[in-house]
This record gives sequence, structure tokens and C-alpha cells, in this order.
Amino acid sequence: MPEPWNDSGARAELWVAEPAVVDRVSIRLVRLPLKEAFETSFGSVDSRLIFLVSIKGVGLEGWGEVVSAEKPFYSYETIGTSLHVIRDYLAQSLMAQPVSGLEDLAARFARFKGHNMAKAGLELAYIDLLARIQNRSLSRLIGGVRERVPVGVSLGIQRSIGDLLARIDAYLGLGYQRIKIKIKPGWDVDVVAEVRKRHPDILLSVDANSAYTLKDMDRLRALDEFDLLMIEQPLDHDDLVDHSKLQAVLKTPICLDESITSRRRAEQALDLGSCRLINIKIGRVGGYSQAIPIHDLCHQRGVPVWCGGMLESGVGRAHNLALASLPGFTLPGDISASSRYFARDLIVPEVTIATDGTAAVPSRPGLGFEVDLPYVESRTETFEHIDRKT
Ligand code: OSB
Ligand code: MG
Repeated sequence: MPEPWNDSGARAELWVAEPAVVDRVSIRLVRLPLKEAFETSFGSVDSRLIFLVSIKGVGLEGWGEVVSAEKPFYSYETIGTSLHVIRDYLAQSLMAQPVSGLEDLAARFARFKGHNMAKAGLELAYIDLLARIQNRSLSRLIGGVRERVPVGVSLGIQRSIGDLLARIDAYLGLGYQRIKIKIKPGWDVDVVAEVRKRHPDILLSVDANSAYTLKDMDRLRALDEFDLLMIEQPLDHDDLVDHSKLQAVLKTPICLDESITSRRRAEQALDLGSCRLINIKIGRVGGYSQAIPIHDLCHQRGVPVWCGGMLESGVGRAHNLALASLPGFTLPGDISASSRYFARDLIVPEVTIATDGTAAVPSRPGLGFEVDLPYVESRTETFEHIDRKT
């Protein structure tokens, strides 16, 4: 069995590259208030503690973002566990020898179990560094084919259906191509019915973040009447089997988010019929070394994928734009404008959405955006760096 990262032969200079010495890993925790609180089936947040990592080597710097949350609700990882694993294991593993491509880095990280978001943060920083070394954009480096990507918006649970309808009108007015509504028991069938009544033809999806079980079958089947683009992660975060039972009786495609943590899990989900669509988040799957093979697998099998979001700052968002430029990303991603989340983002220029509901994939080298260091510093709560042991 080949390792997953050997499945993509086309991107030779990504997987195997000129060895690069990394001398320093820097970590910054930066608090950004959210313009409006974001509520899901597992709770509400009104600010985002952004976990930035940068690595320095060969006279250049690469930037990544660890998407862990403060509390282990979406997954078991937290800012605290990610800090621990990067500080105590991953950073020295990255710096122990010169890194000779993504395959080398992924193999080093594979001996540490789990902690995908922590691993992904360092992979992102390395891939940005590699792109800068090769003077190419992230998108070029990973084999992207799109100059613009279609985008949608993910709307949290609101105080009233009226509030939700007003927000939907506003985002449709800005051009967003798909509306995704967070649901939970009690904020689901009636809400979707109202939205559908007002907007019979829009691309509409729902995301339950694991709020249901098979005991809720009737409720989930009721959602089947609304011509939804997908029902995202209705059942347990680590389940494949119950999802396959549910998918067998729904005409609406199930999209898995939380349950897909690696290429292997993606393949198992497709083999089991647990979903018909996959949301790829670089953080959830442990970095580009899994995200790209998941994309390739789905592309080969004709399974559409789209790029999920984790309320990232512009640093993570820039990587998402590059990922979403791969050919199999045919559905609108959760890659909204910087201004949808924050009064001011950490990058210059900010990510904007055109009135046709697309975002530009940067073509300049590396991330394609400048990290706004003075602003980052003004909002930094914690800063530390780890140097290579000499
Ligand atoms: O389930 O897709 C999710 C945000 C945080 C954690 C999980 C999810 C989300 C979103 C928002 O839906 C996506 C975004 O706009 O970043
Ligand atoms: Mg989701």
C-alpha cells in the first residue's frame, strides 16, 4: 500500500523538494472580536482566539494558522492541546533535520497520533515557506487550476427566524452563492421551511455539527422535503456506520465534516456510503498532506468536495483559497469575506467577495497577502518562539 501522500504524482516539487533548514517556530495567540456572535449546536462564541504560527528558514518566513478552538466542542483539540503538542513535539521534529518536501514532513509528524490541527498549522507554514522559496503562489505549488473560487456563507443559529431571513437577504445581496444554516433539534424543520418558502431556488444547506442521532430519523427525513444541497454532519463526530444507514434512506446528500479526519476515513466513508459529499478542512485532516489526497480520491470517484471554514483569520483563509483552487472543489466553500467575520483582518489586502459570489485566488508568491504585523502585535495575547537545537 503506498502512503497517501504518494498518490499524487503530478506535484513533484511539493512532495519532494530541495532540503530547507528551519531555525525558528514562532507562535502568536491573537484575539479578534467577531462582528456578530456565531452560534452552533454546541454553543456560541463572540471572539476568536487566532493561533498563528510562523517558521523561519533560508532567510524567508512562512505563515500558518492552527484552527483549534478554545473549548473541545467541535473536536477534542483545543488551543491548549495544540500549544502543548507543537511546543513539546512537533516544532523540534520539524527543525531536527532540513525538510525535504511535504512527504518528509508528513512522515515525521505521522509518528505522533492525532492532533491534526496542530500538525496542519506547521504544514501550512512550511508550504508557505516552500512556495516563497520556489517563488510561486500556494495555488501553483499544490496544483490549483482556478483563478476564482465560488463561495457561500455559514449562518449561525439566530434569535428568531426573522433575524435569520434578514441575514440571508443581506448575504444573497452581496452575491454569496450558497447559504448554509446551522441547525439543532428545535431550530431545524420549521426554520428551513420558512427559508425555502422565501427562496425557492437558492443553493441551501444545513449543518447540524453532530446534534442528532438515528432516533431523530423522522426529523431528519422531514428535511428531505426541501431540496437541500446537503445535510452536513447530522450524526456523531466520529461515526461512519450510522451515517451510512441514514444516507440509505435520504435523497438529500449527506456531507461529512467532523467524521473525515484522514484520506483513509474518506475512503471508508465513500465505501460505506456514509456520505455523497465531503467538506475538506485542512486543519481537521492534519494538513495539505491529507487534504490533497482526499481531494484526489474524491475527484477520481466523481464525489464533489468543498472547502470548509473554521472562522479563520486571513492567514488560514489564504490557504483555504489555494486549496479550493484544486479542480475537484466544485461546490461553494465556507470562505467568506474577511469583513463577514472581523472588523479588521490580520492580512493586507483583506479577502473580498465579488458580486458574482467568487473570491480571487492570489497569484503572488506564497500566501499572496501580507501579514499585518503591527496589527497582529497590537492584538497578541501570547507570543513565544522555539529555536532549533544546535
Ligand atoms: O462545522 O463547518 C463547521 C465554524 C467553526 C467550527 C465548525 C464549523 C464552522 C462553520 C463556519 O460552519 C465556517 C466559516 O465561515 O468559517
Ligand atoms: Mg460543519
